[in-house]
Amino acid sequence: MQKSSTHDLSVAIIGAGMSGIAAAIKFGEQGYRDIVIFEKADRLGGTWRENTYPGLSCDVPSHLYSYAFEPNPNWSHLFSPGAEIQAYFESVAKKYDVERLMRFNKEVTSAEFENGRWHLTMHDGERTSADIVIAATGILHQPAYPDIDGIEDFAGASFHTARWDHSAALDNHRVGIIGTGSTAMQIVPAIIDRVASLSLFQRTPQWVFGIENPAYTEAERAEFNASPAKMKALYDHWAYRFNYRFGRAVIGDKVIADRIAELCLANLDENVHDSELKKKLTPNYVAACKRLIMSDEFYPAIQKPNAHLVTTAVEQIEKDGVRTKDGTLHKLDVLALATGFKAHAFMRPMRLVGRHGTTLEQAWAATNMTHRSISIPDMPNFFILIGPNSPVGNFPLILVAERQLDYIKQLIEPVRTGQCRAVAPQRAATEQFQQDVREAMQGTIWMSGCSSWYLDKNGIPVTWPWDFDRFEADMSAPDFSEYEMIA
Ligand code: N01
Repeated sequence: MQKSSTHDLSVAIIGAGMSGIAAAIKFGEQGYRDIVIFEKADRLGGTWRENTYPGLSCDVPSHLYSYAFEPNPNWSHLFSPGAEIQAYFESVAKKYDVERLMRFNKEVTSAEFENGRWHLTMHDGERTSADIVIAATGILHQPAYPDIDGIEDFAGASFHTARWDHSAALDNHRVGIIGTGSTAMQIVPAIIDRVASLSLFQRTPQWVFGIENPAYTEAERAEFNASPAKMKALYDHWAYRFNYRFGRAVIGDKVIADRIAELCLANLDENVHDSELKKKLTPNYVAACKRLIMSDEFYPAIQKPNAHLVTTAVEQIEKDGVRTKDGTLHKLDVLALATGFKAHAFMRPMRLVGRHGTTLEQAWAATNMTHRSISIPDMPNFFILIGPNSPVGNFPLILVAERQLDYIKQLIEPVRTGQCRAVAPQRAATEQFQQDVREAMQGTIWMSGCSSWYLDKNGIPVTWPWDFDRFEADMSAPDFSEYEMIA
């Protein structure tokens, strides 16, 4: 039977992280009453629940890494620590009363579209159904373990950074870290003064933008509390810098990109004193091709006497440590794998079966193909937040999720008002979008030759190749001619 009122439409949100919480709040505000959030873990928070490593913070300023509808006057730092961010999401979920919608320890293992509805199955066999599914499953949540011989042989504590083992003693121990992404660069300064030695196994050096992380004073926080306008001004200040400066550099504004490279090189030059070390830390690819590191702490930390930057490739892992290709055994008590995430899994391994029996594996066999990052042909009423080709490398993710939600809400309005039962993107429109993306991607920094988690299995970045204005315009209102209205 065709649904005809808001109250009848049920919404299943998968994932209780940043975007899932926003989805529940925004759909609730729109009048939806039947909303459930399925969360595989035992509490909310997504990235900020899973990552607890020492030094964890967000490399986007906190006043910008906040929901636009819920600014936080009490952020402690320009880049606040991870635990504080986790607490922020918990407090927002409480304040907007969406925690009661969350069902924890419920991993959705399959979603099948049948008779106009989605039928979800949980890992424990529970089955339920919903009219609309929002995959708020995040991007960086499945750890990527390195394929290194002997990894199982290590006798000490060894773990991925997103599974940090807090029972492993660091103080006065020999610690090794494999990888030099944003994660490792935060851990090194956080632990260097505690450990006996730290060996950082670097395959590729990073561009490091030297930026301080000052604490907000009590007076500043009081001012933010007293003046929402002041906080809004700060939000706008950082949004401008990200969206209109950095955001332009990565899509081809050479003047800004060159300036970023210049500032990073000056940072290296001024803060690393040994010429051999400087050479090892100098990248040979274009700045911001990989995610730029924001830190004024990494260079001082890596120059401490107990820090060792190892640039010889790793041969294998042994019982006592890591052996590099020159035959040296780097003896370790603890080994942290800062080797990143399977960034292209999205909602997988969940089984997704849409119309005509189309599976996600079939739909995404060639590439993770979406229409405007949000929807997939033959997957009616199924929407992804921060999906493939979302602006993950150039704009703040919360802002991105909020804009996508505003778009999705408009997109399903014909379903809500009973004009049709479901919406799905037209295949031709999706292919056109994909072609436009591929063409626009040519001039971007991500195509300049470095490897990074932005690139898919075909070596094509799954980022947003246009500027923020284009994203805002695209997300402002759906063009319904790009969609199929399914009766
Ligand atoms: O992971 P990464 P990450 N042998 O994929 C190396 C976000 N984040 O967890 O560069 C040896 O960037 C690999 O080497 P190479 C942020 O968006 C945000 O650090 O491929 N090394 C690389 O150095 C970030 O971009 C915050 O040569 C191996 C590293 O491991 C994203 O998460 C904080 C290897 C992986 O780097 C991911 O960052 C932290 C091998 N076999 C993270 N395999 C915020 O502040 C991989 N590597 C919001």
